[in-house]
Amino acid sequence: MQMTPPTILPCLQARLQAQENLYASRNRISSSAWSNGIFDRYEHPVLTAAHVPLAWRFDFNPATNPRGLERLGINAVLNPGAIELNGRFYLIARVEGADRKSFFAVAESASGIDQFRFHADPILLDQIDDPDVNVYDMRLVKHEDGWIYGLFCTERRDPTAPQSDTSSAVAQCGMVRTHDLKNWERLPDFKSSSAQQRNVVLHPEFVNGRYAFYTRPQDDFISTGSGGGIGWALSASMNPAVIGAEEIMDPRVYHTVKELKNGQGPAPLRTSAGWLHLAHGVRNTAAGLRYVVYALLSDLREPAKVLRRPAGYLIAPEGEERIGDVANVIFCNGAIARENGDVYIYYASSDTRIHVATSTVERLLDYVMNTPADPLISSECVRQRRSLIHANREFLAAAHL
Ligand code: M1P
Repeated sequence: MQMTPPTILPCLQARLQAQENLYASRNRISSSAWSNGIFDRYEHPVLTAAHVPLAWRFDFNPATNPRGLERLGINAVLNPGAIELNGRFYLIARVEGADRKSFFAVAESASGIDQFRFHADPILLDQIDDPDVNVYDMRLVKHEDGWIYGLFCTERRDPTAPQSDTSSAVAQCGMVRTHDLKNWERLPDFKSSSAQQRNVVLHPEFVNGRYAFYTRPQDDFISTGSGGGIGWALSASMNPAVIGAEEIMDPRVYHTVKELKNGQGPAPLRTSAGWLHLAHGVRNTAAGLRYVVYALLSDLREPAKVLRRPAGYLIAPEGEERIGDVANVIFCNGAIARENGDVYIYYASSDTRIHVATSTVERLLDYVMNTPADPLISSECVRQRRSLIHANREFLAAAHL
């Protein structure tokens, strides 16, 4: 007797088709009439919860799922590390399940601005002696030692918290390495003397023969932001990575976009004028914390020496970017500079979905070199703006405009 092959429910077939349409859709630069000229935003996010393969969420078998219901929901896709390999764009996204746990998954695209598709399986990280409860925000770095490293935040419940406290966590930096984004070797967690460590990023080159790290030392519970600033420290090895004293290279500053917290974004991009850094700054508002992305330029030989600090933010939430799980957040931990000078900045909005902004090394260098620094006091800000206005007035008069 011939067996009838199993079939997929029509409701799931329709979902699969809708997802294929999403994967095939193209993205375009948003109308630039109101843009600042420094970078371009795009009409659509590049990666969202809707891009997560249905096989990760639904049981396709009608015998065990006759109603075609979702079994393992996905809440959000955010904060990706980014890398270009052999001309293709890869994002290692933080995928957050409906159960609140995050994990990592690779998505790939030919264009970098659309048609990202997840690889078949999410990454199953090896565990170390003290298993992580949650992992997120991987920074991918192609290091000059030949490995691709992934540094991420590894979080566990605070063992010193009383039983009644079910939210205090200890955040530290976990590390993996790979050559192909498929086989991952877990390394021991990064060791520093700070009670909390987040936003740790590996510098792509050796400095004085040692591995160099951007850190964010904190001395208490993760959300209050005490301590902090972007730190800098060296380690003789990656296995294990153990740092000594952390020098603060970019401190928090009163009444700026980074007055409460800040953290290095992706690994800095090497340019002819210095290392181009993207970082996030956090300030408090009556509506909660506001996260923006700002930029810095540091010395090529001494990457912890900041040469330029353009005032304010480079990217702040706009329009629907303001809405999501954690409102008013722009967070960036992935950027790609191509050989032709194009730059792809991947950022998440409101901890919910991933966007791309494109620019060039030339435009970003112009921005960091020629945007004045924050004079830190309103009257000086007015003076700064008036000198621009007056220079423009003179220019327009000379041009008879
Ligand atoms: O919710 C905003 C961000 O909060 C944390 O970042 P930070 O430690 O710098 O404050 C992280 O949880 C990050 O993933 C999140 O986007």
